[in-house]
Amino acid sequence: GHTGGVLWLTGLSGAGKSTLAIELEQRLFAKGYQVFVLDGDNVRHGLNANLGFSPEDRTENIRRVGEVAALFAEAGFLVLTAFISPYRADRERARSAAGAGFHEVHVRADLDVCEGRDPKGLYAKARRGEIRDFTGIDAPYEPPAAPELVVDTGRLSIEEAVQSVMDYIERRFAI
Ligand code: GGZ
Repeated sequence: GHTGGVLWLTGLSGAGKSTLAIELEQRLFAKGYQVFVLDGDNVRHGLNANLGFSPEDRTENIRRVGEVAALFAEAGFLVLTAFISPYRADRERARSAAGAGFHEVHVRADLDVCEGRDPKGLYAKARRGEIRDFTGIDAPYEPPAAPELVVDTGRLSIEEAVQSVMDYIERRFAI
């Protein structure tokens, strides 16, 4: 089978990371890949239930996710992670934990596009001051300097975005 690896999706809330990861998981599974998604839904409710959104907690969130992703990759899985992971240094640490086979994917959309989508109404709450430390509003996002792949979900349809990542994966993780 293919060697394990980590596809690290990073980007703003509403950029489409989870949508992409879940769609990719289905397609890769159907092709026989051993694939596993780590995202807020399965990590922030369990392993990282004690963490919030302060800079320190985000760093610890990403540290743990990076270590878990590395373990799964070692076990031969292709791991898809879907976290904002706003700090460059934290993503670089995740890269180091995984070793070779780490691929940083910038799921990119302008803030106004993400804010326009606002599926959970969180941007609106952040603008009203009901949520503090919201990424892009009153907390930073440091875009990747040299990501292996950029997926521009502001310009691409979901199908096109999924296809571009699928192409990338199939070139690098032959089954
Ligand atoms: C950013 C927040 C916040 C704050 C709650 N800032 O779009 P969502 O809702 O479903 O995904 C976001 C998710 C971000 O969690 P991560 O673990 O990916 O963040 S990080 O990598 O920075 O640790 C958003 C929701 O949690 N959310 N409060 N203040 N996003």
